[in-house]
Amino acid sequence: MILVTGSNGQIGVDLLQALADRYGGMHIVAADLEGSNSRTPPDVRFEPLDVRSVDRVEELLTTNPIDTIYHLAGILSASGEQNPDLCWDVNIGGLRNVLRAANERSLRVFWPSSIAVFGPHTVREEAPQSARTDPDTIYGITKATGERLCRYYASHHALDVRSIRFPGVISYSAPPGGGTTDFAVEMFFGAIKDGAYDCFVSADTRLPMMYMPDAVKSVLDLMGADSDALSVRTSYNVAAFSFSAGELAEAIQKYVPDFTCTFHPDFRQEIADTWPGSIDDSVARADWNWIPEFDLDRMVRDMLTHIGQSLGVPVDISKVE
Ligand code: NAD
Ligand code: AKB
Repeated sequence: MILVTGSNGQIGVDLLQALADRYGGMHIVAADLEGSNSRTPPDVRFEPLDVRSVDRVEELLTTNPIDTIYHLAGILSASGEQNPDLCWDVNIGGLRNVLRAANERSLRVFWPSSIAVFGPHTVREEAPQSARTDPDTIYGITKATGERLCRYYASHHALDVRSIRFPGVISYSAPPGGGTTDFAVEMFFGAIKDGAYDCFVSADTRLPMMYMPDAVKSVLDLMGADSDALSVRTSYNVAAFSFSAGELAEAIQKYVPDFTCTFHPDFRQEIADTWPGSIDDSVARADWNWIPEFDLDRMVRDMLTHIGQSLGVPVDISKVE
């Protein structure tokens, strides 16, 4: 049986669906702070969980025959800067509770890290797997610390814990939850709903990004890989594409020609400025055959199609090829 924490979040909603499709909803327990939402797949049982409570984590693992945990609960970069203590308590306290409890029962664990482990002194382009991690945000500090905690449990206790350093993840099913890369999702909704979006980072802010189907695929591929093939037990770099906020606006304008985007950087600009513009994921490609399927244009067309349908404002993506 599988436990997914943070199941109501941006990644949780899509990963939960993919796991339910693959293993059957009755084999999955979804857990988050609040109740199940309308997107929780049928047959998936929802359990309230605050990952900061070691007793509640223990209770869930004692009362359910869980063998694998996808531990997604977390506080993202922008929210983290606004509440650093909460960010530390959830991201580190929660991960420690999960790793300890998993270790006592020899469970498998997936935990997402982030490009936020990199910082102002990391090489800006094609940041390699072994690039220096010197995060400048509390969120990045929790991710860099979490990566080392994962490796500690893997090397000292042989815990099968696996991790991916996600770039900004773009999706339409659930809204993003307080990150710096949220503009890349919000821009689509602004374009279709209002024909306009005021972006909180500058037009030339360039960051690594990935479309949700590839993010989900990366998790399933990594968790399905042969343990002996994995040379990284901190967290794997994965990449799909990079774009600047201005380039994304232009890519949307190809299909929504009247869309106007303005740029008024706020505190999130400072966070974005510490992250690399692109990531080298050759180790993930070599170890577990990682390969993304979506490029920028394919992602844009898919996002516009789905959001247009859900808002009842269809976008004609056949106009430009
Ligand atoms: P999200 O904010 O959309 O979802 C996080 C979920 O965690 C929310 O549903 C929230 O209710 C839950 N949560 C918060 N505090 C909790 C607590 N104390 N106990 C239990 N649940 C709690 O985030 P997401 O985008 O789905 O991200 C999931 C994970 O992936 C996080 O660890 C995040 O750092 C990581 N990640 C996400 C991205 C991205 O672009 N979405 C990129 C890199 C890494
Ligand atoms: C954020 O912006 O905080 C996340 C991330 C890249 O970790 N999307």
